[in-house]
Amino acid sequence: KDFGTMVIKKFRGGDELEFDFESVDLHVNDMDVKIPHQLFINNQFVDSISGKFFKTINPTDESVICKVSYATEEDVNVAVQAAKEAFEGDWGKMNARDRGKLMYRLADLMEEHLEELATIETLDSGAVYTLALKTHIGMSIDTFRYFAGYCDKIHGKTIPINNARPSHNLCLTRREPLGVCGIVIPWNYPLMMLAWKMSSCLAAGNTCVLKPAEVTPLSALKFAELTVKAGFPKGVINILPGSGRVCGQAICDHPDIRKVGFTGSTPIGRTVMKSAAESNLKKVSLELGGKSPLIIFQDCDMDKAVRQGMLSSLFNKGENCIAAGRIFVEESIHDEYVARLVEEVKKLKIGDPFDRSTAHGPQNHEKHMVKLLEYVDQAVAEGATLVYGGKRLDRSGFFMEPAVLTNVADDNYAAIEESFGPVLVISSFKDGDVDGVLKRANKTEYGLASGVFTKDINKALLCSEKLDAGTVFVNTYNKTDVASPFGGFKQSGFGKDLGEEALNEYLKTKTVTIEY
Ligand code: TAP
Repeated sequence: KDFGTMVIKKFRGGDELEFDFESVDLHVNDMDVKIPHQLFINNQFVDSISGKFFKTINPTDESVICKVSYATEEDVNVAVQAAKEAFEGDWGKMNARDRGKLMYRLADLMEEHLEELATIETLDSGAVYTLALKTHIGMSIDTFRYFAGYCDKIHGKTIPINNARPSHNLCLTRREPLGVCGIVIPWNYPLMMLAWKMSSCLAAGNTCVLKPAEVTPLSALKFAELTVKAGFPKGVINILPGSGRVCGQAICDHPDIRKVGFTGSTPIGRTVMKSAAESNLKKVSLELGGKSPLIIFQDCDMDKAVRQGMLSSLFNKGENCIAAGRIFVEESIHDEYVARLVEEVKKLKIGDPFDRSTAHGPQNHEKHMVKLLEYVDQAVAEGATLVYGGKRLDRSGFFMEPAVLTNVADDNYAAIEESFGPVLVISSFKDGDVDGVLKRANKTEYGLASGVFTKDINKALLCSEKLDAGTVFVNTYNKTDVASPFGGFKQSGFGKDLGEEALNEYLKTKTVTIEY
């Protein structure tokens, strides 16, 4: 497949802006795309101080897309200093309403570049292009718009405290930004994860230093270019591609960073929290792994439960933190459900993610695909039945057939561990045993999402009360919205992205007491 010739040249931005940067120019998806490939600090694209680069790979054909600058601790220090100066300078002094205007302008620019951003996302992450347009980039735009509207609606309260007679008191609270925030994100929805965290961070008045995942840095860099065009003051947004071990760790350790917003795995979340505690007790929010249960009762709408059940695990190639990691099906409909589910899975067209009829693209990167194939093998070795798929496709690229596993016992590896890929893990439960299935559904250290399909309102309400997870979907799945809070319980982390609650993660409350 010809993804065009890579040319690196100097690119001059729009007439109104003196904005030079090195771009990687590609012709892909029938369009020309220009992608910055250096670190973004203080509104400039610059090489890393060490001069190091890494390569980013196209998962569809395993070719190198381009080289990207690799940030180290020294670069983090420079970026944090820039973010600190912006916070104490132009950004900190800006009116909240003007901040909102900038965010709206950025969202508009992202919309103008929707197809280019989606093309870059598909190229770098293997996301199906049609989904990249709607979800990866579409929801990112919605998120910036949603939080833009909040900028001038962040305010405190007046509180009736006891008066010390004969004097009176006025007690009020101020909601203030934290300062420089670090943001570290994963590779499954590269731009959307950036948007979920950065939009609330900026709306609250903070500045930020963000590290995208090493395997998917490109859409974040294209986004950085748009922030300059939108008119963001220098230093407000800094984007440092690099590894978690070096750049991510330096962010978590930095004494001038006051908060880290992290999305990623539970083991790394634990190290983030430890680093935050040991450095300067910076505030932390963690969106971590999941093993979300989905319960299918025999009184469900079968067509919907089959279709949504499939998507619950296979949406975005299964690289979805809220993916249903276990599906419990009531015994009397189990065999029919599995048969119909397999038929649906067979219909999915796997292939080139740019092809408009493709439903399932390559896995994000090679290491991940290998881990998924091993995951299926281990589940089978421990007694699960592989009724469909689970094999690598005989073609270039990191393609695998979705796997359908049944007879998965509660102590099977696949019943406990997250796959983060296209693996349907199905177990049955005894007819009518609502308490039993809820107990099994909650018997996990994760608590990100959950779901239930039933036409019985009592059962639906009981399950939504008893399921110990940050989100419960009833007769639907994957329905996240920018306005509703998103985040997990237990070892799926704490703190919310999206919705009004997300602002709390990036604000502090100051109490002012006045005697008169
Ligand atoms: P991780 O390996 O945890 O990586 C996440 C990010 O942390 C990456 O940018 C990574 O850098 C960085 N990182 C690695 N070590 C670090 C360190 N010592 N200090 C600071 N940062 C460090 O996760 P992943 O494999 O990319 O993503 C998969 C996991 O993320 C799954 O468990 C999934 O459930 C979870 N996830 C959760 C959610 C929500 S909302 N709960 C959403 C998406 C994904 P590198 O670039 O070097 O890897």
